[in-house]
Amino acid sequence: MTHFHRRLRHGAAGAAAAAMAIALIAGSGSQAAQTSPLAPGSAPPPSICAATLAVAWPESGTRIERATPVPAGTIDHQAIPAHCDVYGIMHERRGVDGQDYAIRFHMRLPEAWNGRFFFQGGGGSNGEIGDALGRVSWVRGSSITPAIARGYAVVSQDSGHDNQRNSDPKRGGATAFGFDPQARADYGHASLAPVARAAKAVIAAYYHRPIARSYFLGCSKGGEEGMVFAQQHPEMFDGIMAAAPGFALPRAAVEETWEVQRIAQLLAKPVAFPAFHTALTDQDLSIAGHAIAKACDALDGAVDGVVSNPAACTTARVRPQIEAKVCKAGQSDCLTRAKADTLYDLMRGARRGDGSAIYADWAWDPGVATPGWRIWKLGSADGKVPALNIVLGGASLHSVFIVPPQEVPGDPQGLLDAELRFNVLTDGRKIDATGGGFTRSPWQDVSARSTDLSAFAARGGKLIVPHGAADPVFSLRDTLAWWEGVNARAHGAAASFARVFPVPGMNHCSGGDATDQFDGLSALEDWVEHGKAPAAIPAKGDPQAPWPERTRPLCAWPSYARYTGHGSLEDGANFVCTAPPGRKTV
Ligand SMILES: [Ca+2]
Repeated sequence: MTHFHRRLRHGAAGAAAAAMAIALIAGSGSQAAQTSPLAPGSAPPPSICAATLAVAWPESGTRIERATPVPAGTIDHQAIPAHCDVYGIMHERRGVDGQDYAIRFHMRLPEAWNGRFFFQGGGGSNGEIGDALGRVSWVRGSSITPAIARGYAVVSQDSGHDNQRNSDPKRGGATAFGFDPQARADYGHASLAPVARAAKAVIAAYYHRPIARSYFLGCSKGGEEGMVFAQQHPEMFDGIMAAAPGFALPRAAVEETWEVQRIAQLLAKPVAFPAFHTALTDQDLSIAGHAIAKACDALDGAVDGVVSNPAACTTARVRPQIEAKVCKAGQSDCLTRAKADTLYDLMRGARRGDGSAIYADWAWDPGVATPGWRIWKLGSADGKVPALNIVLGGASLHSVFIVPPQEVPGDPQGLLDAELRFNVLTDGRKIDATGGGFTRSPWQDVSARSTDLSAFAARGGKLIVPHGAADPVFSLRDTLAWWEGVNARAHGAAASFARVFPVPGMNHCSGGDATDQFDGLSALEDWVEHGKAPAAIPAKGDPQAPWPERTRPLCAWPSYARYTGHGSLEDGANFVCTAPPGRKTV
């Protein structure tokens, strides 16, 4: 759900810029070695923007399909500089499923380069080549400047399959690539390093000077990709933002299916897809959200509708407030017993017989009452947008996250039925299975949850991990548990190279009643290039939030934003990152 199709609106005549690019070629290719890579004013001009660009490809068979000079213009009211727009292709092959696959990548190379490289992560099941703008925020209408507009050379990629070419309705539609072992590996991890190396080669050919710094930013699947780089290719990037990381995607997919089954228990059988979104109404979720706020809002010192201290917002604290809203005889503004119990189970997450979590539990946050939460678990309240846990989750679970992959009907009812048939305990083990041409399990291919970041730390790499507390897809609690594991392994020193920034109220990557507009790239630059580790990242309200002008510090876990007791609740300056008792502020 993170694909954005945007059309570049040219602000100047293309022919003039092309002529300019050709004129610039005259003096290229000389004093690169003596030039500071971060001083664009003194650098040689870039080479001509053309498919014939003389790239020293790291792998044979890689080529530029087309390269076009693009004049300065605007995209979504954002000024975009003159740049060379490049489409490349590599690893063209015929899959064992008979489909033709390739890794396609897209680059934008600004004529005025800041010496830095930006790899833009993917989203969902990928298969889209991406806009290569270098998105820094996933908030719709965000004012956060994309990397291309800061002078970064940007690459995006499709991760080895194409949603138009490789889609098969019998095999989950766009997730059909999961039936091909190499395509699945490329999706999970294997396309990343080859694209990064190819992109660096294009940059070398175009600018004739070395890359000063390399950054990766992504959210969701893109967050998983950032974790792959940090854990498996630690030498490649200086700074990585892995937001809401899907680094345990196969487990999360099983969790999604279990949640569909649990919610379906509220409905009449056989469960009809058109009724699914009615299992929990907006009123139900609003009652729950208010109960959670009543239990936990004040634990950060400010009754501001935001639970900024998620660690203190325990089930033991929330349960009495939910119980107080369970229906008594003749009551209507209440939760039925069955709905309250469903909510407890959803927040506790899928469990094995011994009580251990299959995936993770979930942070209690009033954001359960926001549209970005229910759209995944239930679908939109009006039924127009189907539950993403069914239409995305059901398709990807059967095509990508189990071995052997399984053909299921692609319509919503067919996907719902397939999820209801899935035995979470026994079929769930197929995320760790190999065989039938798959030498690696789905877990090995599409996860990156190692707590060993020692190589990345040793090379000076810096990792920031923002994650919404009301994310309904990947659990903040799982990300926090991972960081605690990293910290234990690093003997309490993880904050010197990796920091998690919970975003209270935020849904998946953006949205919700949250301060979800923040500049993670500038925070990373400060850390990587100036040694300024971020204790807090300044954030501003979502444009759709009740308080779009509100500001807050996003605090590095385990600290949280605590109200000083003085001044406006709308002003982040009146909040201080505070460690809970027994923990130290990083
Ligand atoms: Ca609060």
